[in-house]
Amino acid sequence: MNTPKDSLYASPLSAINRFQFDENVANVFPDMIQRSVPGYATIVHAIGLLAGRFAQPHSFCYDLGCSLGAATLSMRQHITAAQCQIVAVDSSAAMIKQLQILLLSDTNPLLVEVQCADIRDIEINHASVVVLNFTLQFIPLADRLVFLKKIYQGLLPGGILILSEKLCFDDPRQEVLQTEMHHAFKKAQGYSELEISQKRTALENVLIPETFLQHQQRLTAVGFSSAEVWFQYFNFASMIALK
Ligand code: GEK
Repeated sequence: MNTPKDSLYASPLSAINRFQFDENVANVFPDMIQRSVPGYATIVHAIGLLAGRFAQPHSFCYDLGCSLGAATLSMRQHITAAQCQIVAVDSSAAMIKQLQILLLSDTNPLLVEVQCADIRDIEINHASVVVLNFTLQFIPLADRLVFLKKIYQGLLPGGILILSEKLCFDDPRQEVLQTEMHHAFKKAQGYSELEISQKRTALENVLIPETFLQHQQRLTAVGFSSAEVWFQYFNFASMIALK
């Protein structure tokens, strides 16, 4: 994608503020996420394919924490079910503003409702597909169970949750290895040691990863009949949970 290059953490900062999804981040977001999340483009493409399979007629497909709507646009290309609508939600006004502009130039007729809201506060009803593409990791740990329960209850029978997350690992050697390989990925994408370390500091206590087992156990505890990883590239994974 031809968007401005992310250089937000390229120069030494005297104080590193908590990471926020503000206008500066929204402006460089496609470049930032593509160069920071291994497998991002593959996951976004597959979300479209999965939505094509699971979207039910007269239902809603939710993209929660949609940012600039990459998953929304991918779903929009593949959904063929009649009278289906996408609901794209993000709490960042800067992201939502730019998403609305992007949608103006996307001619696909499938309806997209855009909401600037906290995904913990919205209603989820009559959903056939729910996407949390690297969003749950920003929700406080204490709120995750209740939030996923709401998603489960809002899904129709046969519905799917696609959950992509940064993972951590119980085994310290795996944790070190996968973290180092993620940093090697970022270096290969052109980020410097300084950028990697300043961004890591900014994300501390903002992005809180969990292990696959923690995700799987919570997903089945809220009612999903199964939850499995369909894609993983180092410490970034995408899971499918089936109602
Ligand atoms: C993509 N899914 O490109 N309510 C609403 N939005 C939230 C909340 C919340 N409580 N917390 C965080 N967000 C996208 C990428 S980015 C992932 C998702 C990343 C939003 C936040 O504003 C941001 O836009 C998004 O979740 C996370 O497929 O940057 O690592």
